[in-house]
Amino acid sequence: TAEKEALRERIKELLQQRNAVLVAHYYTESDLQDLADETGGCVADSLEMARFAAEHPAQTLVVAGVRFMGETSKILNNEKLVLMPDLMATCSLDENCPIELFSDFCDRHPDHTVVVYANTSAEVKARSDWVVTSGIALPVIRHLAAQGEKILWGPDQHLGRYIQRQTGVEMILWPGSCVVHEEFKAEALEELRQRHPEAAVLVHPESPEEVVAQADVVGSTTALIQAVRRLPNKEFIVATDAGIFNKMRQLAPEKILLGAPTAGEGATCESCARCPWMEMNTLERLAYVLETGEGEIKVAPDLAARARIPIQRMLDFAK
Ligand code: CIZ
Ligand code: SF4
Repeated sequence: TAEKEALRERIKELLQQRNAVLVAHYYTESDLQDLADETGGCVADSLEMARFAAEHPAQTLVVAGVRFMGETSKILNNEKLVLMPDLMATCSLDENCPIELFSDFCDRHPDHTVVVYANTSAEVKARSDWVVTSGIALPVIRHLAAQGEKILWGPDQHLGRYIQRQTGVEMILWPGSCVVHEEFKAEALEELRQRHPEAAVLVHPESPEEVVAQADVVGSTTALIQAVRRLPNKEFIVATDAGIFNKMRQLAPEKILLGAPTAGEGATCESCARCPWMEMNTLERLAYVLETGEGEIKVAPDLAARARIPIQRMLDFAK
């Protein structure tokens, strides 16, 4: 619509005026992703978002995603201004892993190396030895186990169990989960697969074990996007946030994408698997924070310095 076009133009102007760059997660709405692409920013998973933010010369970063993503950018770029369209955009993994409880949990297992998923607060990261994203979790855990280290993992239990099955490494798990991925239903997925026997099944490892067990490809958002291009299949059933369809369609417009069911009866649905916090990122909010300078992410410098250590370990390991 004309209104939306005007808003997009306004945001482009504001980004230029502020010398700001827009970084958007694959799960944000298509309009935001497209704007990030068009304006020289990036659309990525949380690891690539952090890397891009660290390498880009812009002094203002606008992070469209959820709070831990903005925090990670701020931790790696403490001298830069980091804005987010909505500071209330959080994540169930982060919310259900408060620092006091997590720190007690770690204290009860003092001989364990603490490895946390990127979906955590700056405080939890600062309490940890390693931060990993889903794309790099398996090699990091294998590396640590090979050195004889005992591992405490948090906060996603499904990803934790997947890592255990893949690596054979036993870990102590924090009982967290993602409200989006834990909704995928294994039986309904089986039915859908029967109706689409040629479809390849792509699953993010935050999903329940019985859903992961049906996957042709299990991986990070980046890995799932690559799979749509790489595999010869015409049809795909995708078990992750439906925001990811935007990039998949751009890169492989000829493929047919079906959302994995989050309800019974084998219903497919393109929009049911949506993270409520990712959805708080809108063009309107983005324009508003660019205009007002509200939405600034703050991480105390001493906390940022401590949280940077386990993140930097991951970035160095990934090289
Ligand atoms: O579910 C999420 O929040 C993911 C997949 C984040 C990420 O690592 O990009
Ligand atoms: Fe957190 Fe799940 Fe939303 Fe990702 S999709 S931000 S893991 S609640």
